Amino acid sequence: MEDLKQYLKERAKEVDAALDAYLPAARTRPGTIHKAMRYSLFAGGKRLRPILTLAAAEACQGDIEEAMPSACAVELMHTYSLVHDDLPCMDDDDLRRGRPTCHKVFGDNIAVLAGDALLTEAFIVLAQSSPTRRYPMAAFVAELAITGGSTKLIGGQVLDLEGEGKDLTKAQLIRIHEAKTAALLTSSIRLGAMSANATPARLEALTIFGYNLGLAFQVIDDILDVTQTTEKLGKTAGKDEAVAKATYPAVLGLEKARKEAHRYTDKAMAALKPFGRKALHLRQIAEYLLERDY
Ligand code: GRG
Repeated sequence: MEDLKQYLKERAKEVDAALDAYLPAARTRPGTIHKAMRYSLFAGGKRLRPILTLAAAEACQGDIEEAMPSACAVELMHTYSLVHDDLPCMDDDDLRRGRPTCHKVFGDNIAVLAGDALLTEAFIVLAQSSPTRRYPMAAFVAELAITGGSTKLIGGQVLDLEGEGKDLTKAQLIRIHEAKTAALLTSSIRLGAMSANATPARLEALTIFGYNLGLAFQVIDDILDVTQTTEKLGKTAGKDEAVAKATYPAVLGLEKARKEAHRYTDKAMAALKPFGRKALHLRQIAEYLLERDY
């Protein structure tokens, strides 16, 4: 696990350097918007999604440099979703990544615009990818656009808002998390594979990996939310998140939720079989995410 921690640290550093190079400097006019974008982007996120993009490219024997625009694009889209999710009209969170949220520092209007600009920047950066023999530029753009759109990220957020305060079934909960969490994790992995010109069979195997990893990640996140919120009440949660949100532990109970996380991780691991040792880092990341629970 020490090796993995080193790998995650190095990859995160490479992603940070690339993001810094892609983004307009903080002094670029108008300074406020670029400062706000950079404030949220460089706030200490784990960089899980871009690292998965790079590890998927590795698993397909691709070049890390070729995968970097996709890696940065998924982190930009992720950060936009966090900035907008934290707004008073959404989750109304005061803290994110251990710091005051974007709207707390820059105001609601600039935070809306910073989210919009981060989303737009995702496509500016993605457009700097090199198309491969199997995947033209349009395939890269469609991959990320569909994931960011009304049937995935935004649709998931709508279902989440509409489900607030209601007793959701397990199927409804899964539908929300497929769209809100698993879709972007899956696209992060698919874009890495596409940058490496993966065969359709390998792309499909990594899609199954990403989907199951994404659901496992969300179950674990929900479990941590419950266990950590019990430990230190009120941490960074939205004003009345604990009562309003449907989570896996709330719907299934803690023990069943833990079993679900293991079940999804097992399915994710099984999909990596054809990749052998090339998928070592993807495997280690899946194990590591599961261990976050303990
Ligand atoms: C389009 C406004 C809008 C929302 C889309 C993705 C999303 C829906 C909302 C973001 C908030 C949220 C709780 C998403 C679920 C996925 C999740 C657990 C995100 C946190 O990801 P981490 O742990 O965060 O990778 P860091 O800070 O490490 O990048």
